[in-house]
Amino acid sequence: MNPFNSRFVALFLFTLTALFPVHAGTITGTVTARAPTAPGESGGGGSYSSRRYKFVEKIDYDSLHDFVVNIEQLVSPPPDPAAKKIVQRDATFEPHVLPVVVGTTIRWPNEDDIFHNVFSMTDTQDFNLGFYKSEKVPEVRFDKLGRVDVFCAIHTNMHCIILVLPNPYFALVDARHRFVIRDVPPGTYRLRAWHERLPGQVKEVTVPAEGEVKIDFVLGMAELPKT
Ligand SMILES: [Cu+2]
Repeated sequence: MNPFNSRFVALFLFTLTALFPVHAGTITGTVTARAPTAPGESGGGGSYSSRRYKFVEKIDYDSLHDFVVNIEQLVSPPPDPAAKKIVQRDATFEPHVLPVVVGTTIRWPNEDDIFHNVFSMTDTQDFNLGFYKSEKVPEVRFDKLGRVDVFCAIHTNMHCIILVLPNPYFALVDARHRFVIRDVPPGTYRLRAWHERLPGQVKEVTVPAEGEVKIDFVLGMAELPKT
């Protein structure tokens, strides 16, 4: 008789639950961005739409992506976080934004047939990996909290951002603007929504011992000042 029948599994799960009760909740919600509107109008007006500034490129709010949500307080980083990678492919860094927990090592493979360079002049993490193709895969460990901007010295559009965060309770927002942060110890936290081109936003959130709490963010400035 197969010992892994349903009664056995049920008994096993019951025992497990009794020994290790679940004390973790889920934070879920959405992050969207809203373009500022001119006072009393929706499409902008006055000097905002004057000829002089007509062709100044504006942020396309509908196409913004790479939002990140994270708990700000230190809640205990894991002792040995798994390594991550940012790939150089078609002369871009992929992904463009990578949130990691402090202490994470990032590998930097070059999958193109041309030389790239990986460097950062960010105060907390100053490094330069030189020029290379596929002959090596350099690594950099990120031990200090904060945002690290990384560039290639050859190609204009090669830029990526690493957010070095104090705990593993963070999430990238998906294409449908939703996020989920699981297994969060119950408590009250400051939850931050981040985007590289918009002012961030912090909301207080209380995570239950079981179940989920829902919280939504709208980033961006509400209304332009009067002209
Ligand atoms: Cu490059």
